[in-house]
Amino acid sequence: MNRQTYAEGIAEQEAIDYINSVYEKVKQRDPHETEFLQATKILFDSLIPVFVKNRTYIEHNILERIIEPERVISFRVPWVDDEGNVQVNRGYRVQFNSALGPYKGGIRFHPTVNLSVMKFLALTQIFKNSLTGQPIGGGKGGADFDPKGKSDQEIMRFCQSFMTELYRHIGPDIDVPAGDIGVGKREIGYMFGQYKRLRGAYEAGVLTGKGIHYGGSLGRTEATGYGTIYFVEEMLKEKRTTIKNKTVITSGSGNVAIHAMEKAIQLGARVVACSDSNGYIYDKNGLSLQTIKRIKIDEGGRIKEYLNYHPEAEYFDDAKQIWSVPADIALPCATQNEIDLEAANMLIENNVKVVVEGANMPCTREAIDVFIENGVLFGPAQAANAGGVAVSALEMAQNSARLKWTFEEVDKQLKNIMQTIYRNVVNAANEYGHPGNLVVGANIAGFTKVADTMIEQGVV
Ligand code: NDP
Ligand code: 2IT
Repeated sequence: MNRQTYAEGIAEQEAIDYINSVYEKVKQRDPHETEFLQATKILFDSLIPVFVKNRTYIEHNILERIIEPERVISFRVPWVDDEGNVQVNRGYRVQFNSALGPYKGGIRFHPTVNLSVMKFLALTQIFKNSLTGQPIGGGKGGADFDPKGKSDQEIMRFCQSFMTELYRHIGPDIDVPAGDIGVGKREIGYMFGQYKRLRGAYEAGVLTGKGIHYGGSLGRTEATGYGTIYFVEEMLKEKRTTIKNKTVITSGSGNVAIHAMEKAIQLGARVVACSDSNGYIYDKNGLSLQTIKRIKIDEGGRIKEYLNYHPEAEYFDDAKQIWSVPADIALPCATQNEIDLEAANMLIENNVKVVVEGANMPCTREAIDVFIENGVLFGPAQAANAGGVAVSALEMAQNSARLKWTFEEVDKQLKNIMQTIYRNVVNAANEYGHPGNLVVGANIAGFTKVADTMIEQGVV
């Protein structure tokens, strides 16, 4: 093929028609996978400027190839509860793309897990991992298991059963899972123990987010939340300001939310509200992170219990209404689709200036559009929450080298990676004619690297 034909480009309408035709094929194949289709649509629409500029990806049919997972594994997870009843859940691992490295992505235990949720998470993980600059492909796993109210023994038995099937599909150079909703250090520990036993080998690099004495990296627990705030700081620099003295609201009170709040408070922000799935707490003078950590990490309680320690705060038993709280910066850090158009409009009415996604796809397409139209600075998940998986890759590097970096060393690298991601995303948005649109920038910067690599590796 003549190189020049690559560069000629095609008219915008032709690119839109082409992308829509691929989208329709995806939709016809899996019409019921709503979350996957939502993520696909947002991605595809961001890529229009790429397809206008360059025919190469059409000639190699990259879009149809990239949107089909390399492998989808679905399996039975039988386990025995404390009453002696046999329970059955469904487990998944979606190994979506291995162009840049072994599949990499978290494991989620939540009753809402289904194939559509797994596929949307694995799809967005490909481009997030690409943005980190680390050698990792994209994947995701999980089960429709509800850890709420389960005993420690039940959690252990479930994790062991889950790994008894999964172990044959993963490995330090094959697929490296980590945590996500409902999966933290404890669950990773139980899964690692079972993997080691079945494999008969000590392969530390098979999972990340491990405990500190068996190959876990210092700074991994904090990485997603801290990284999100480092990204916010970069966005604010552009406006010649910082997070200091800004009012912040954060949905959720899990791993990502707690560490986003921690870094925001360290940098002088006032965090006035956070939530769990039952409701949210509000204190206009600023929340006590120490109390939140005590309730959520030490005691595994509900956020409502905050009032037992701070009666001056308020509790509202409707988690979604957290978006009615006035704030300069809103950080959705709980789950997908938690900010819809109505929530976005509440934030805009209250003059929110920055919305950054700590969670994966917490904002609907309509919400994102209305933020951008109204000049709200919007930081998309693939870029803003990439710090977690970036430090997972640093954990893999430490495991391979059999050494251990200090917290300060990891945190310094994390900050550097987040600054580089921000710069690359801004540059891609500028280069492709959408200055300031970080959704377009993140998708294009993440996608082009994976697509070019797929071409280099041939039709596989
Ligand atoms: P956790 O399980 O630690 O915490 C999840 C939090 O979100 C809990 O407070 C939970 O409340 C809350 N939550 C869940 N559903 C809802 C809901 N419908 N409304 C309000 N609150 C809700 O998970 P993480 O903090 O690890 O993950 C949070 C998000 O961040 C997810 O989207 C995840 O994919 C994403 N993420 C996580 C990374 C990581 O390293 N852990 C990396 C990058 C992204 P409750 O206790 O009531 O269920
Ligand atoms: O969504 C995510 O990026 C994660 N849950 C972290 C994945 C990882 O492999 O650290």
